[in-house]
Amino acid sequence: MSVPYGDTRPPFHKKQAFDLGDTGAGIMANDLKLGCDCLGAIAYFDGLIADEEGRPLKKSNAVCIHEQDAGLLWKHTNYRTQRAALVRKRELVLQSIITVSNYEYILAFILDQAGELAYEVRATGILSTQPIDPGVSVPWGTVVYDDVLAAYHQHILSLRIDPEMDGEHRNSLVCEETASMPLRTETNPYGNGYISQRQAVKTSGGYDLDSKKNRVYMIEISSKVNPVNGLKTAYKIHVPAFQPLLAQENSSHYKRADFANHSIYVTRFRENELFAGGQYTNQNKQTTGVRKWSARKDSVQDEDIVVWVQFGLQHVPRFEDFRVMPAEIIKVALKLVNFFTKNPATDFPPSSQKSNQSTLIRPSACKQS
Ligand SMILES: [Cu+2]
Repeated sequence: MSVPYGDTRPPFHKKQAFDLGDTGAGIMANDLKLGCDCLGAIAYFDGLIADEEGRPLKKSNAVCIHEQDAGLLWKHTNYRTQRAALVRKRELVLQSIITVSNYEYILAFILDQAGELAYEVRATGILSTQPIDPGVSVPWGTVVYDDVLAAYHQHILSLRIDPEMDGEHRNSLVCEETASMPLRTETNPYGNGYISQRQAVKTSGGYDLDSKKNRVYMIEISSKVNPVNGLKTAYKIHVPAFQPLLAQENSSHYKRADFANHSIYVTRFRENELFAGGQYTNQNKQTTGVRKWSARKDSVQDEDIVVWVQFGLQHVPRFEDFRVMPAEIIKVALKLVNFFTKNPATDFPPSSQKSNQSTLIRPSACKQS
């Protein structure tokens, strides 16, 4: 993760936190507390990291696992009989929280009954601020309290996916787009037709989304097809569009945040290529990370590939982000495409009052006496 700031005055022109690289997510992991950081039935796991002299250091309650209700997963009412069937969405959450100086990041893997795997980031904590004289304003920051300035900044994250799906290492990154069919008397006489097309990405590099083409990237298993429809088996990457790094190409921000200029990077697997921002981010002047690795122009079709998914926030601070910031939530999800011969979301008993035990509040009980 890189957090480049837009304050142009030295020394703030170098302000660019690598919250997971410089500071270390493990060493900053919170000791999670029962009944506070997650609710319900919870299991905790300790973490083991190396301290500054290489000795093992236990981080107690660094990870929690719990389930949470997330609204309805699906519902249908038979309009002939008025009988409804529905299943509530239960999420299995593996959560860790890190405190990075002023900010907190709540990081969670979330799995649901439909086979979706999501990675969710909640950015909260306290804005990094500077004093500012009364009545003064600047074009790259917001006055968030009397004499308090919060500079604009971006939070850009990179999620590394080294896929092994159904035991397969050979995969392809494919791009699916939806396009209008040409108006033709034989095939599209009324002009309403449209099709979706998949195309494999052939060489390593950085790639972007395109909402006008509904461009979606998928990781496709080279050797597997769905036995019913004959289509290739894949995981679709749901990633929200983000604004790439705004710093100029000759700036230190741009040189250091190797990954922050494209939504998707794909590389051919190589040992020790683990961190999109390079091996060492602390005080470096130029990283060797995914931008350089992808420039090898390796063939990536039906190969052992690594997919790097970039996502993030453009943070123009609001008055309401101070003093403590209500969490901004960003999420990347991997969704199954043509994987199964039966929908996994239907393999659950319907939700009912008998099992959920909700409490009815009668309107009369809400009236003031
Ligand atoms: Cu922020």
